[in-house]
Amino acid sequence: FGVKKTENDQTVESPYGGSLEDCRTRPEKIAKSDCDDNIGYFIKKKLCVWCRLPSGLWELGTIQSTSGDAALVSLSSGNVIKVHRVELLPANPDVLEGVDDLIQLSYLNEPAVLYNLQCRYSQDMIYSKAGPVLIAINPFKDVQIYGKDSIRAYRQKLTDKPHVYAVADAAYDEMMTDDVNQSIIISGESGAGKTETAKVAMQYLAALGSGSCGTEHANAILQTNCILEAFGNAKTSRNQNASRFGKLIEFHFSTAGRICGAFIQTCKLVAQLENGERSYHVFYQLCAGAPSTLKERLNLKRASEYKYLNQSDCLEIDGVDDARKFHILVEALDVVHVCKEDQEHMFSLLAAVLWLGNISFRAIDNEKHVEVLADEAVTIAAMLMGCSSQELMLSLSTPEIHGSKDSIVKRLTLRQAIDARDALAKFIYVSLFDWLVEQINKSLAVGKCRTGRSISILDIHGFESFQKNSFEQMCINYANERLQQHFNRHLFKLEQEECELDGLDWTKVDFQDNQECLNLFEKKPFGLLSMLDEESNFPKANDLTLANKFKQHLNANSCFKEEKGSTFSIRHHAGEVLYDTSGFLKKNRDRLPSVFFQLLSSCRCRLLQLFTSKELKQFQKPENDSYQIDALDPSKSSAGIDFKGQLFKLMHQLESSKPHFISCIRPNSKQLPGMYEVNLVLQQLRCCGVLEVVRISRSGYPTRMTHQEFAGRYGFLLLEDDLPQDPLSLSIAILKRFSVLPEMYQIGYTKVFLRTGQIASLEDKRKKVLRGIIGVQKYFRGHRA
Ligand code: AD9
Ligand code: MG
Repeated sequence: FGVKKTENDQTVESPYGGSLEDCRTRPEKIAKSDCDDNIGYFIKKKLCVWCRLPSGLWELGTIQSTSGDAALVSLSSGNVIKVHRVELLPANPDVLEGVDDLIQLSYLNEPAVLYNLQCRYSQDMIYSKAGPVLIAINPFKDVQIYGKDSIRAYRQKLTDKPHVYAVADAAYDEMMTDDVNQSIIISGESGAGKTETAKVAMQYLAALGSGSCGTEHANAILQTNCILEAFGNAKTSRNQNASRFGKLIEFHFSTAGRICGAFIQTCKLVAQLENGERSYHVFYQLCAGAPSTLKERLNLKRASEYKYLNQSDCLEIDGVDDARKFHILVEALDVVHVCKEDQEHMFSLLAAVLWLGNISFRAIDNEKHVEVLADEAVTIAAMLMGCSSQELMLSLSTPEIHGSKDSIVKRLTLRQAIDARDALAKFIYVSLFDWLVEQINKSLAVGKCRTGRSISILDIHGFESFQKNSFEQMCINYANERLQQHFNRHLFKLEQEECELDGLDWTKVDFQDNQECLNLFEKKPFGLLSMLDEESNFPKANDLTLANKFKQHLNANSCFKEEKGSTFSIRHHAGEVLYDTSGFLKKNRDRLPSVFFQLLSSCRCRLLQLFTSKELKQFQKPENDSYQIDALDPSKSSAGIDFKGQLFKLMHQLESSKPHFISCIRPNSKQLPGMYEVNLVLQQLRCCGVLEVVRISRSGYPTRMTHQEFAGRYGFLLLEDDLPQDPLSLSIAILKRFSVLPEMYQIGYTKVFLRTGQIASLEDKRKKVLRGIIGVQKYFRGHRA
């Protein structure tokens, strides 16, 4: 088996097609170098082309004639239009229509990829592949591709269609055979289907890993979804069940491959409510579904009576029964062994949060300061927290600040009092969420049969770019830069491995690392996060001084772009995003005023005491992880540092495992089935790194066929008598017979590797010969008749 080596000249460009990357970043260049040379060929052969219409959309057509730079194109709709040649791109041969894997396409241009996905989506084939990445397009309807039978089919390898089950199955097999931990990384924008996809993957792993001892664990793990969703999800304008936190769930397996436990890590970001959105589901579920005795004990009213809930005009979700969801939640809490007493504490604290929101203030001292209105809100909130209402009122309006020697009483302004009240409510809620995750983890604790083998599933916010981007978007996009780096590095390793395994020369394909962008965030002392913290600790700082500080120190980084006033831009891997520093400092400070530590630790509620002592301990006890060091000093604690710490923990887990990537795509902004908005899909393909996969493949050998497949499809074109019998030699004979240039292919041990465009010209020859054969058959049939 000789390996044919060609010159590894990466500058060799196919005369056909352009990659998606080309279309994005250098449209003129692609037009000149790739299309122009090509158009003549397409006219001569009467091949299909993609034509960009004035609307920006693409339509299939054939070129009728050209004159100068203009071409007359007959479109598939029946219209004939005159366009500039640069608006044309080659289309793929019919044989490649709706292929499972995008990198099988001969022409990896923008319309080809979009059309291929659309073609599959219209037939409910919501999953496709882009090399090692699974693309999942949200169907917004029940597609009948899940359940026991389907799980069995993937487990028994009866089907190789792209599916989340196939990804989970591959991860499971690799874990069992290679003894390496695996991870399934799910990304995509809000509403793209990440959480549902994660549940599908969990369902598969639970089915595989259950068995006599694993069944109970598997069931408990699945039940965690409804608990975490109740506490961590909310209705937004983009998604009725939007996750407001990132989640990594680790499934642990025994030597026999049975589930023996699980562990959940979260990465939180509390976003502000917009109109038409709801707060966390659990508040509405509690108000709607609590039995009357519980309602009485908690002095609970309807959701519409609470200011934290009624500021938005949306209190219910179409088709969702909050009361029923509450019962399901309680059942799930039972399954993960949260005892009834703790459940009662949890519900009391949820009610306390709601009542805290109803506390109001009255201006005193000529409107300068405030005092708390002594109404039912403060009385009930104090009762639920287990403190006296007097103490609560004082902490919220005239807190006593303890210095090293003496203490002073501070009088709060209305703004300060409202901020303090909200910070207290937020602390209670966030601590409750963390405590709940801890309880779940205790209950799912890995048993004695632990082998160290695990599969983790990551469901985290995708890249975000709105007209106005704030601190939350900056954190989310920072997390996505980290994931992108993980993705790039893995992808290139994979590509290299496949080539080397098949005996091919591997010349490093140039790839864009995003380290520069990560430096922009992480460098000390002049990185975005460090400078944000420094400014947050500086009492006189404001959002404008922060923006100026960024501009002063970050200009040397090529990913930073100066903008007017309080804004600046970051050149992310997925595109440029404009950020406004308004609110950055307040969101980053995110500290519970120290006066509340005293109040909370004296509360009778067991959970509140626990939360407070934990918070204090966190600052006192040094952690081993270097990225936690920042959090040692309470004055340095910030939302940015917390987020970075949580992200590093997740990344640490991911980096020690073999990754599998799933990119979820939101096909339309209306959350409707059967609707495919081309531009929306395109923009997401760019953001989630699918373009990068395609670009890498384009720079190498995108078409890969086993010698059997290749010889089977084109062998009959060879007319010689003494044809070689083995598929590899046949493959070489075919390539020689059709004078495919040596730099256009490589022969591996098992596969033929072809550069872009080659398969299309072979298909063309195949078609012609087949047409000839059919013509001859017709001729003879006609004669016989
Ligand atoms: V967010 O970042 O948490 O706001 P996700 O998690 O990406 O978002 P989610 O999984 O919640 O989106 O999906 C949104 C909605 O799309 C779901 O509530 C379903 O109604 C719908 N969906 C998503 N995936 C599927 C699917 N495979 N089959 C059917 C689906 N419906
Ligand atoms: Mg989600």
